[in-house]
This record gives sequence, C-alpha cells and structure tokens, in this order.
Amino acid sequence: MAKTKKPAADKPRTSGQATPQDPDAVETDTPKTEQLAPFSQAPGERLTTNQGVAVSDDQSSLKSHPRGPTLLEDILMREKITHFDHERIPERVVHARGTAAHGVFECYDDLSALTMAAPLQGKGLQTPVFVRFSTVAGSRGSTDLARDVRGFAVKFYTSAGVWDLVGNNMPVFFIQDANKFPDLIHAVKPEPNNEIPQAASAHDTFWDFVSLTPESAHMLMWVMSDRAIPRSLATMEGFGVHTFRLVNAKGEWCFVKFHWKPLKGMASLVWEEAQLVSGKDPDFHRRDLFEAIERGDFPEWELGLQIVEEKDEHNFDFDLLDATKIIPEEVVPIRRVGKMTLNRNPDNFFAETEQVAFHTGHIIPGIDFTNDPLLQGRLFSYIDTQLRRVGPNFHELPINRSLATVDNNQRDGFARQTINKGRVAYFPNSLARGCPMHSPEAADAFRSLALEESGAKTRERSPSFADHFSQATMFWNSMSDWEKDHIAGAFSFELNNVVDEGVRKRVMNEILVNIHPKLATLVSAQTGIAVDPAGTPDNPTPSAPTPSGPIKRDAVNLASAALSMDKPAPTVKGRKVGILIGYGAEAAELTALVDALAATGVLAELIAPAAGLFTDARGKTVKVNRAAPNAPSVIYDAALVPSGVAKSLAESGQALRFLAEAYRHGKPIAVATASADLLKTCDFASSDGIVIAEPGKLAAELIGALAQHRFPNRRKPRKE
Ligand code: HDE
Repeated sequence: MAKTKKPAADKPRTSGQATPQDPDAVETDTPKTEQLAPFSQAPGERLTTNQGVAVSDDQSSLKSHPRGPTLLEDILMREKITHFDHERIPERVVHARGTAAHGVFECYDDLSALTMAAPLQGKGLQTPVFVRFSTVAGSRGSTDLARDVRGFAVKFYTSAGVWDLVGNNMPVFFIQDANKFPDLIHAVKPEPNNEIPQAASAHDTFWDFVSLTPESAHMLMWVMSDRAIPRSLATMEGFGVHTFRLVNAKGEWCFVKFHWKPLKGMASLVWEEAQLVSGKDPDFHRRDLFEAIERGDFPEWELGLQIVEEKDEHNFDFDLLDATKIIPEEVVPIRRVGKMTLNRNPDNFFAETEQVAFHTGHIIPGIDFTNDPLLQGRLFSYIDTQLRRVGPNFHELPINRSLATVDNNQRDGFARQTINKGRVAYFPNSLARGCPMHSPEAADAFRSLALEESGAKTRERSPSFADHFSQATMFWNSMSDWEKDHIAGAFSFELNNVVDEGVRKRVMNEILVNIHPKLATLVSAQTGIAVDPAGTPDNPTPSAPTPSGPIKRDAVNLASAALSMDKPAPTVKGRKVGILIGYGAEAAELTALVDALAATGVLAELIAPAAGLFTDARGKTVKVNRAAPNAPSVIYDAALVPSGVAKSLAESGQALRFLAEAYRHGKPIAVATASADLLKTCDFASSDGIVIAEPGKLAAELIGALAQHRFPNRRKPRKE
C-alpha cells in the first residue's frame, strides 16, 4: 500500500535519502516494496530452489528406495547442503565479535564555516547511519564482556557519499605506528601453540609485548580501567582517536578530534561481575542493545568536535599526530554538534552486521587526514581487508551501498551485482560523451588538501612522540580512589596470569613505576612483584624497539576531571532490577513496584524459585519473569526485596547468594521495611547503597540509588 507523504514543512531535511534497506527511514509516496533493496526479502510462503522452482519436500533426501542409498541426482539436497557448506565468510582479523544497529544522525547547527561535510550543513539535517560495536581480541563467538577496547564504527550514508568514522571507546591506542599493529595483535590474540586464552589479554605474550613497548603505557591505563568492561554499549563514549582535518568550501582547514558522548552517561561493570556475566550471558551487550531498541529505548550519543587551529598545532606538550595522546577536554573544550540515535535493529545479522565493511579511507568532501602514522597505515589496511574478506564488490552489498549515485569505470570481479549498460568503461572517451566526467570545478568534489611536505625519507619516529608516560600519569591522577583500586586490581589480575618472571618484573619496573609509584605499590602488594626502581633506568630495556624519551616528572600533577567515570548517571532508563520473591510476597505490591519502576524506564523482573505464575496468600497471581536458577544477580543492576519475604528468602541459598553478590559488586539493594530482618541474615558490613523503605516509597528510593550505579566503597561482607 502506498504511504502517505508528510507535508514538506514537518519533514526533516536529509543528507542521505534513506537508510539502506529501510523504506521507512524517509517517507515517500512510493510503494514500500519498490524501495526495498533488490535482495531484501520478507518471509514468503512457498519454498523454492535458488532457481525459483517450487520444492515438494526439502526434509528428506532422494533415495533409490526407502532404505536405499542417496542418489547423486538429488539436486535439491545438493543445492541446499552445498550452500550451507559455503555459508561463512572469514571473520574479521580483529573486531570479529560485534553487534550493530541502524540509526540517524541529526545536526544541531550549520557548520559550513568549518567544514563541507554533508551531515554538518544545517540544523535539523538528518543522515542515516549504521553503527557496529565490537571487541577486538576475541573470535566471533567470544564473550561480550572481555576486558578489551570496544570498536565504535559509524557509517554515515550522506548525500555526498559514504563517510566511515571507525573509532573506539577509548581515545588513544597502544602503538604510534601502523607497522606495529600485526605484532600487537599477534601478542594479544590467543597464544599460537595452544590457542589459549580466548578474548583475554591476561597472558604472557601480551604483557611481554607491552613491557617492551612503553608507548602502550597510556592505553594500558584505559584498558585496565572500568572503561574496558562497559555496563552497556549505550553507556560508553566513542572517539575517532586520530587527529583529522575539517575543510570548508574556501579550502580553509583546522584540526579536529571526534568524540561521541553518550546521553545515558558512562557506566561500567566491575571485573568479577564481568567475568561472571561472560559465563551466565556472553551475549549481554548485544542482547541489551537489541532489546533496548526493540522496546523503543533508543541509545543516543552527541557528536563532539575538538577544534584546533593550524596556528596552534605546536602549542601542546605532545604531538597532535601521536595517537597515544588525548587533548584534555579542559584544554580544548568539546563542541557538541549533533545527535546520533540508534532506532532500528538489523533484520539479518549476516547481511548487515557481518558484511558491513568499514574503511578509514571512506571520507567525504570537508574531511581530510593528517600524517598520524597510525591513521596512514589504516588507510591501507581497511580496503585491503575488505577485499580479502568480502570481495572487490563489497561496496555493492546493500549495507555498504552509497545513497549518493555511484558511477565510474570499475567493472566485473567476484559477485558483481550492477549490470552496467553500454560499451564504454574507460576514460577519456567520446563514445559516451566523456561520461562519467570528472568534476574539476565543483566545490563539493573531493580533493585532497594541497599541503606542503618536505624532508628526507626515513623510518625514524618523530622525537615529538617520545613522551610515553605523562598522559598515563595524568589518567591515574584523574581517577577517584575506587577507580584507582579497580585499575590496580586489573593490572594485578593480568600479571598474576603471567608466568614469565622477566615479563612480570619488566611491567612493574619499567612501566608501572614510571606511571605512578602508588600504582606500582598497589600492584606489587597483590602480585608479589618487587618494586625496584633503583635498578630501573628511565629508559626501558635497551632491546626495546622504541625506547621512550626522558620521563617527564612534571606530569605528576597533570589531571583531567573529564576522564573519571565517578559521576552520577543523567538517567536510569534501561537499568534492570531483580525483585526477589518467595512465600509471603503480595501480588498487588509486586505489580505496583514494577509499574513504579517502569514509569522511569527501569526494567524490573520478578524472580521466584520456579517460573510460571506466583500465587500469593490471597490467591492473587502474578507472572514470574525468571526462575531463580536462570536469574543470576550479575545480569541486574540492583536487587529489590519486597514485603513479606524475609523468612522465605533467608532459607533460600539462591536468594542469599544473589544478595551477597549484588552487595559485593556494589549494587543498590532496596528492601521493604517489613522484610528488613533479612538484612540480619545477610550481615552486610556497610549500609552504603542499601535503602530500606515502605513499599510506596521503595521504587523512588531505589531510582535515586541507581543513578549512582555502584557503591564501590563497601567493604567485603564480614561472613566471606
Ligand atoms: Fe582497526 N582494523 N586497525 N583500529 N578497527 C580493523 O578492518 C587496523 C585501529 C577499528 O566493526 C580491520 O574490517 C590497523 C585503531 C574498528 O567492522 C583491519 C591498525 C582503531 C574496527 C584493521 C588499526 C581501530 C577495526 C579488521 C593500526 C580506533 C572494526 C576487520 C594502524 C581508532 C570495524 C576490518 C567493524 C577493524 C586494521 C588500529 C578501530 C584489519 C592496521 C587505532 C572499530 O583492517
């Protein structure tokens, strides 16, 4: 049926025309089916072969008689099984584990004075996007909760072509030069002799590599912080990492760093929780994203720009081309220029999430590169990997297709879909009137900035890249006490998994002591590795391939408040509460609690010893959401104990374990006054984050505590 066209006045302007495969993204009066990408398919009724022949039976193979051998002639079985045998494409070399969503980017202002970039040309301008989040080290089936960097790759389908902003949830990287990337990845991936461990950096080869690569020090602080174990994909920041350039129509340019600021604020898990989630629900992040979008709780981020004028390039005590450095927000403020909303789940994981192909080289007029040697290497690597993984026509797949017209003389190759007409596939030509033509005069055509370069060819690293520790120290200085504890705990966990004594000592005495003596002391206490700075020269092991420059001791006082996650959440929408019920609970109170929490977007689940219906003493029933054995505390953000259940929960090992774990992981625990006796059984050492209230006030009190997310300063329960 034809869709009704909205009046032009209410219609947002769009920089693209429609989300790929999504006829609803932009309303038009064309029938839906005509807008679907050619191979997008709704489930049909009649089963056919790939040639469109109706199939009588595809569950039984063709045999010479009911107990006879299968016949080679069985074209139906052979087509089905052969296709199955070829179902996989190679998983990504890195970032194999990922999940994605469609959405829209809406611009806040006309930024044409800064850049020609199509999505930034006007207030209200909308551009369709597809975003893939990922972990780096693990295989495609690995856990979402690995301690790892998260990929944050955004594909903008703009009116000027596809722009990929292929970033991470951390603003810096382990290495300064792309040529080290295969070494880094070989070191962090499972060790090659036994393929152990999966999706984890806690092993000898990784720490061996970073102990000899002091430029990793700053990034190590980020991956050992709770940023590496986010609560959800919607509660992490994103960064373009490298310094790019913005170029306006007059050819004027400035440097830029891209940021994504989550409107839900930042929140993470704690390490033990992350490890348990990895076992209980390894799909925790992808499930959370999928379910949030399905229920209309759309994740949102604001795009931020940090702008640096050309004249200020050398006014920093680090090099803007060095991807192991940030520009602190306090030094160059972030201007928020638009909002990205993820509002539609992919229809098909393989066709969209798996086949999407990002490339740092996919930029549009208005954006240009810098000489960051990491970025320069990526410009080569991404196109190469897409050719290998998806093939030379990867750009034709629906998820990768530009919404701006594509026309050039490239032809053929595996799985070509475009049926190019005519006999001209070359330039110059006269037979096609010179088409497709170049656009030498067009202001909006892509042209690289004509920047001057001079100097002798070299493999030397710029001396301006030599300070590897100041910003690592700054990160440490910027953390709250509990964040420091978590970082020291993470280093200790990792180093306690490292067997080689030489590696352990080198991390301690050539990396950690140079970041901060307090960090070294805390890790020493948990690992037994002696702090021995006397024996440690300022420069690391002479064999290190990239020695650092002198340690800048004046970094001792650097700090950036923006780096800490110790801030209350702006919203608790999407947080999950487990309500523990048992004999003595009242159905009416439970329903009221669930409704009160839902009013603020908090999801509450009723957990009982068994699934099905719970019947209270008055015979009223309420549906149980999960049976206790399937409801570990780690998949919830808080626990709630309603009235009347103190006795039954005190007798339930499962309930007591749930509460003890929730307590240990710093989660809010809300207890109805009538059940407060249960806390005597729990015997928690601290009341921090434990709220006791009448049922009518319980939800409101809990929501207040949820905004703080975790209460990390609790001591361990006495009984442990
Ligand atoms: Fe990547 N990276 N990378 N990377 N990267 C890939 O491309 C590479 C780096 C990032 O969801 C690969 O399609 C090199 C930094 C993301 O599909 C590959 C270097 C940052 C994704 C590749 C880096 C990233 C990738 C593997 C060192 C943050 C996943 C599969 C110079 C700014 C995109 C693929 C997705 C994926 C190469 C370093 C982010 C092999 C050589 C720094 C988010 O091309």
